[in-house]
Amino acid sequence: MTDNITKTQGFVFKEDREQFFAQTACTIWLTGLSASGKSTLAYAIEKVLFDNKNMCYVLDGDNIRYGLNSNLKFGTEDRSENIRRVAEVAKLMNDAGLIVITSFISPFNKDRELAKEIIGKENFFEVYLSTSIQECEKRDPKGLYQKARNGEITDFTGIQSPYETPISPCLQLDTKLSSVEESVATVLEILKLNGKL
Ligand code: ADX
Repeated sequence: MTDNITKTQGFVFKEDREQFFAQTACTIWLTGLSASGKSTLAYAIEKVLFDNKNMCYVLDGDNIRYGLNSNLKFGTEDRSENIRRVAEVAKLMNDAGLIVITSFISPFNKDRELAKEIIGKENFFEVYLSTSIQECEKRDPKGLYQKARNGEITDFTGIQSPYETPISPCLQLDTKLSSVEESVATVLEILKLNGKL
């Protein structure tokens, strides 16, 4: 598929852009059930980083599925393609010098592994939001668990479609047990410990 294609490089390198922004680019990969708190945490991290003059951007499941991935549904293959594309976008944004926070259920281990490979393991921080399905279903902010239980939507993660627990995330957080502020602080601490902040 990459036959007859040659990679090019301009005069400005990733390191130059990182120096310009005075930061080290990386991707914080949030994974967990729908309503586990991914988007809330992602935007809270973004706000703290931005206020700290870090250039960052959130790639959020629902938003990306409105545009770039609007042709994808929720079958296994489409979810894999969703994650592959997002990983490629995150990689490009890291190359542009930005800190990226992704917020996707990303339910399958093999897809998250591929994302890690695409982005580069030294730049990839997998954060598992382990909020229980009981809690997520109780929250049900979009009414989707209810719809899934009623059979109005199919392939819903946690009900008719599996969520594979991450094998070795760099962080696990249950948003029922810790506040948004605490979770943000814990994530940023991990970045600091790894020399990214
Ligand atoms: S992923 O599995 O491919 O990573 P993604 O994070 O992009 O999923 O999208 C999940 C969001 O799509 C959910 O938060 C929910 O709002 C919506 N959604 C609609 N149908 C489904 C479904 N069948 N399973 C999971 N989420 C769904």
